[in-house]
Amino acid sequence: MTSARHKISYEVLNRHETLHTPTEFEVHATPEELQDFATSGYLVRERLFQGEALTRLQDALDSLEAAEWDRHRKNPPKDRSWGIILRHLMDKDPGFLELLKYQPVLSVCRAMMGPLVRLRGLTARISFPGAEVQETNWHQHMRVISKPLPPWFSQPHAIDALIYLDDLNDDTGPVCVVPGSHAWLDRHPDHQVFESIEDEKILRVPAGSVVMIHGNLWHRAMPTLNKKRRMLILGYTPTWLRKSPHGGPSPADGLTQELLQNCDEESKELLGIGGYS
Ligand SMILES: O=C(O)CCC(=O)C(=O)O
Ligand SMILES: [Fe+2]
Repeated sequence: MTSARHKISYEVLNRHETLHTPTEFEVHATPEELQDFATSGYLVRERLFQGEALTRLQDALDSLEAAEWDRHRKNPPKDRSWGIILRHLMDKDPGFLELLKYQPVLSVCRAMMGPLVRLRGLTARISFPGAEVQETNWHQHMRVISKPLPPWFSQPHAIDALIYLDDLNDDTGPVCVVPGSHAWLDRHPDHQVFESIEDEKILRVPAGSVVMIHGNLWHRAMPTLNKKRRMLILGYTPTWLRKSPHGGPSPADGLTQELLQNCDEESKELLGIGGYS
C-alpha cells in the first residue's frame, strides 16, 4: 500500500564535500505519521510488498534456508528457541541487495534520524511449528544505554523494519510491542520473559506488511503454533554508529563487497564507508 508522501530537506551544517547527503528527498509518510512514529516508537505499513515483489523475497529466503538449514539445525534445541536466524542477507542474494535503497523504508529512516544513515543489517528469522516452541522473549535491539545517563551521553538511534513474508496471525504468531517504550532509558525488559506485559499491543498484519520500530522499543514474537512464519529485519542507524555485531563481519566474497568495488557515493555511505567527519 502506498502512503501519502511529502518532501523534506535537511542541510548538514559545515558539510564536507564528500558527504553524499541528499538536500531534498521525498519521504514515504505524512508529517503526522512521522510524529506518531516518534511518540509511539513504531509505524505499521500494511501490504508494502505485494505480488512479484513479495514472491521474490519469499523465494530468495526459501533458497537461503535450504542452503543453510543443516548449519542451523545440527543440534536442535530441546524445548524452546527463536527458530533460525540467517544473517548477512545482502551478501547472499541480489534480491536482498535490492532492499539497500528501498525508499518506503529508507526515506522514513532519513526523515527520523537525519539524512546520514547506514545499513545496520539485513537478517531473517524463520520459525516453524512441530519442533520446540519457537517464540522470542521481550527484548530490544539497542543495548548500550548507560545508567545514570551521563550529561553528554549520545543516545543511539536505529530503526528496524520488520518485514513479514507471511500473514501474522494466531497460527504463525503475532508480534507484540509496548508503545512508547523506546523512550525508556532507565530500564530494560526482565530477562527471559515470554508472557504478556502491561500495555503491550498485539499486531496481526497480512503478508508483505512492514512494522518499523525504534531499536530501543520493547517487543516480542508470539509462538509459531501451526504454520511456518518468515520475516526479515532491515535495519538502519546514523552513519557514525556501527553495524550490527551479530553474525561477525560481512563475508569477504559477499555481494556488498563486490558492489563496493564500483558504486555511487550513496551506496558507499549506506554500506558504512564515510558519512561522518
Ligand atoms: O519475528 C518477529 O516478529 C520479531 C523477531 C525479532 O524481534 C527479532 O528477531 O529480533
Ligand atoms: Fe527483535
